Amino acid sequence: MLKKFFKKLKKDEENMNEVEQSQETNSDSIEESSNLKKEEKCITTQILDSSDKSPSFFNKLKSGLLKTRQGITEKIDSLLKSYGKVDEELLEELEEILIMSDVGMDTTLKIIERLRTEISSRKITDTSEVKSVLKEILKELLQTSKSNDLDISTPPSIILVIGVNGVGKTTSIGKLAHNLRSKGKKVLLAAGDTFRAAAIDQLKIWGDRVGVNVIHHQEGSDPAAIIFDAIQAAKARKIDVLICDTAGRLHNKKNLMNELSKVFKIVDREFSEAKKEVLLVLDATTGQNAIRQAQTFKEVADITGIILTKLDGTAKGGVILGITSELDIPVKLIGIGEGMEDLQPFEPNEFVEALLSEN
Ligand SMILES: Nc1nc2c(ncn2[C@@H]2O[C@H](COP(=O)(O)OP(=O)(O)O)[C@@H](O)[C@H]2O)c(=O)[nH]1
Ligand SMILES: [Mg+2]
Repeated sequence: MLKKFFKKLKKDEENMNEVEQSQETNSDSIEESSNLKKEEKCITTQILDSSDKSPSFFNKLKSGLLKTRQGITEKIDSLLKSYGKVDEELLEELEEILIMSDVGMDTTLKIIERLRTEISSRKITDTSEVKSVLKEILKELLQTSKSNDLDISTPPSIILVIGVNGVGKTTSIGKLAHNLRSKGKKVLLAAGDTFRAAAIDQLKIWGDRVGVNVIHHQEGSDPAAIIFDAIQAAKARKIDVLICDTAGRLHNKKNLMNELSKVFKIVDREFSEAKKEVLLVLDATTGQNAIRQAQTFKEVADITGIILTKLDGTAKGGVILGITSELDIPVKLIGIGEGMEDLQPFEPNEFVEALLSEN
């Protein structure tokens, strides 16, 4: 079991190096300029009404989790079927399945320990009962001390979206803007990733697509100046939710720290009346590396929640358990596709039911 685990750890290291290499290596120059020409577009699209808790919502979640379900649930099901009794060997095999599904070593051991305790205190001997106990344990594990809901109940609110390049920040912002707008909220976006012109354009395209204005400056301009302008616009237009994109170049922690702390300072000074969410975006396909990214960002920001993206594209969805249990940061939203409807609020019980349900 350990041999497999270390082999996996090595593979994760290699993936991490690839992620780091794919990030820009140029150092960013932050210049003070809040007077650059602004170009905004206002396009009205039809307001869609999405009911969050419909059966189709649950089915969508289930199909979004297909690969992870194949990696965890199908293996657990066939394991339980193949064992006649509940014993230490069964627990060991279960442990291996969880580790291989990117749940993480510490979290897996925690789960197995709990399971062992419950099995003995409830005197469980039938393998068919193990799964429901496991569900209970996972549901509990996915609850942190904080709420999984976005705190945007009383306007105005500001949501700062942070995370390394490529994890899905801009896409998630587009989806979230669509979701909030369809619920009747007045939304404004700020193009705080000024590192490449393409990043600004990408947010503008999302803004057009979902019918939300985007405040932006030119490539290379100061992100804090854009956030400043966006806050003034949000106040003047009585916006409910301002969502800010940011750049994420983890390879240079000092720059990242400087850039983010400047943005946070502006927000605290200019928009102290707003409810503030700092959402870290993590890519589920990176498995355990996502946890390492979160640890780094935790040092530079007061993260209030996580958006876990690309759960549809991976069998590594088990990482959500490690994230919640090791970091004590609630997952608030999950990405299960590239479309504008493919962002869902995260609800632990529903998630576990979708993950562990049969077929
Ligand atoms: N399959 C899938 N792809 C996603 C999801 N979220 C983002 N992506 C894709 O990931 C890529 C990078 O996303 P982007 O928003 O540009 O990342 P950013 O650099 O953090 O802003 C894009 O091709 C997105 O379409 C998701 O939930 N599922
Ligand atoms: Mg982006």
